Amino acid sequence: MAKKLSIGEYLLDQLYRRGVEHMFGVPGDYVLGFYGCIARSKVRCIGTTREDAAGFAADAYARLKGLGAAVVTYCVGGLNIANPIAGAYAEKSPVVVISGAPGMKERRRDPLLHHKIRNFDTQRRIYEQITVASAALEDPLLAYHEIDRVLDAVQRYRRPGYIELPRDMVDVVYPHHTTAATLEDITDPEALADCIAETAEFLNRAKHVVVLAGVEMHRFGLRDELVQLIKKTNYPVAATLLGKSVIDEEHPLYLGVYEGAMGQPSIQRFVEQADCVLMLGSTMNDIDMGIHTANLDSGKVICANSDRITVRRHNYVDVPLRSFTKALLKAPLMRRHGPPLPARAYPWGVPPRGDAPVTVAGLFRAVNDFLTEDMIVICDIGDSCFGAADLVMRGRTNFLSSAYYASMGFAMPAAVGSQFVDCRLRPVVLVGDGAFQMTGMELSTAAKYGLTPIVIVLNNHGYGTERQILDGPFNDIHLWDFAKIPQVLGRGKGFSVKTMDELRAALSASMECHDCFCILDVDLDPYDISPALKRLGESMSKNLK
Ligand SMILES: Cc1ncc(C[n+]2csc(CCOP(=O)(O)OP(=O)(O)O)c2C)c(N)n1
Ligand SMILES: [Mg+2]
Repeated sequence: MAKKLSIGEYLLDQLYRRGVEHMFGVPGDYVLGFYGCIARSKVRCIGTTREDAAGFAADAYARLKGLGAAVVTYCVGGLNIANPIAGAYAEKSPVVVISGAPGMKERRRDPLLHHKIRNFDTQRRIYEQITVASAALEDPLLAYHEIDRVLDAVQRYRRPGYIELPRDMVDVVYPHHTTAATLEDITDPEALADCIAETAEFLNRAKHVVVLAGVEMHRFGLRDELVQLIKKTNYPVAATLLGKSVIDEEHPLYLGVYEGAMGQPSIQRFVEQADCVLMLGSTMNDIDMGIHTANLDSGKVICANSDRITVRRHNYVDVPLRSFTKALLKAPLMRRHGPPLPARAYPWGVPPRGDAPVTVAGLFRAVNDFLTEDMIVICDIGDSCFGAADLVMRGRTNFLSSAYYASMGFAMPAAVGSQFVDCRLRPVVLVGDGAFQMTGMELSTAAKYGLTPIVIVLNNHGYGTERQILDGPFNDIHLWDFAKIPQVLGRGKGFSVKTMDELRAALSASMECHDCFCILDVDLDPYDISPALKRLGESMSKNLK
């Protein structure tokens, strides 16, 4: 007879079956028993420097692999990871947080146990607000089903989940039957048929159709379907910033990133002049819509995302994005003969001379020339993210950012998480000096596990993006000598970069270095900004006049 699994073993077995081979976290006494259980399982636990870094790493892992997990101790760890999990909720990333907790026997008579905040359910109640499903495994009779329920919901909705494991429940074995995962989309066939008919009619009547592909095409694994749709219809396609890299950016029908006035003017014009915009998997958040500078009339938009499908002003529920996209591929759509696509424009201008100081535009141009198909570009918040919108992702090169929730500190830990998905993927991290000071020491984890990210610190001596809005001494930060970090960590290569020649030399040396991380401290003028941020500023000031 097959051995019955304990609650802890069952949780790990389910995670592994669903694709989780690595988890990220920091141990503590309430979760140590479960760490022991992980050590005996097929899942590998990667120790990070802080729990929020574990959260960002698990988030990146989940974005690339379809499910990620972080494992932390009660409250001190559990609340440290709340911010990345809130971000994963906002940006739809399927991450599971497993938190240790005091044992059920210890809780009798409500003692004051270390790490407790208010009641024993305080942390779980907080997580109810920032996850799609949560459970405290306090009753062995329900625990196995609760694990299934939370993991099913996380995978179905691509949002985070929370599982709290009291320390005396880890090894409890209880007779259980498990249910098969019910991950199939529930589709109303009649609503789908009506929705597709209305969509097809609208598309076929339009003279100028543009597809605007967003982040959910990544999350719901619909990138291939997008390419097939483009092939079938000849529709041009733009991506939102959060959806960037949804399609090979050298595809002849790819326009670039549409983000209102923050994007390139030719792309903005082409998308906004269309008489039908097919938004697939994109949400109308303010960043993707260029901080309210986008001008898309809802009367000419078909908006298909995981919440609903809206064709102009008609809403269809119970038509999931995946069913809609697949049905659209079979619909009788005419091939497009719309206006010619705008010429590709690279916004970085003429590069500065080799011995001249690096400019932000010069930096992005050099990075663009350096990217290869086996790299993944990961951006932090600030000008790193705005400027990166113009980079061209070749082949299936991925682009990750926290562009909507916009938490600083995402990129460096996310690079760690992504390299555990595929060690051949080389993360290229674009991060501001301010954001690096938050979680950059996650390079320690890269050193510990022999990871090889190339980290480019855009060192503009402070919070440059904030300086554009309101300048003041609060935007100054203490200067670090980032290139010396390898000396502290005993691993890695550091480069201090001031001129364009030094930048190119450091990028090629990093490319040649295959056995450790590289960090480039790129010195920039505090008031120099990317072309994207310039465009946004100009457009916003025009609107104020
Ligand atoms: C966790 C967090 N704290 C604060 C902010 C507000 N914020 C947005 S951009 C920014 C400055 C970022 O500085 P840096 O990383 O150096 O990038 P730069 O703006 O200079 O390009 C700040 C403080 C934020 N988005 N996230
Ligand atoms: Mg900065």
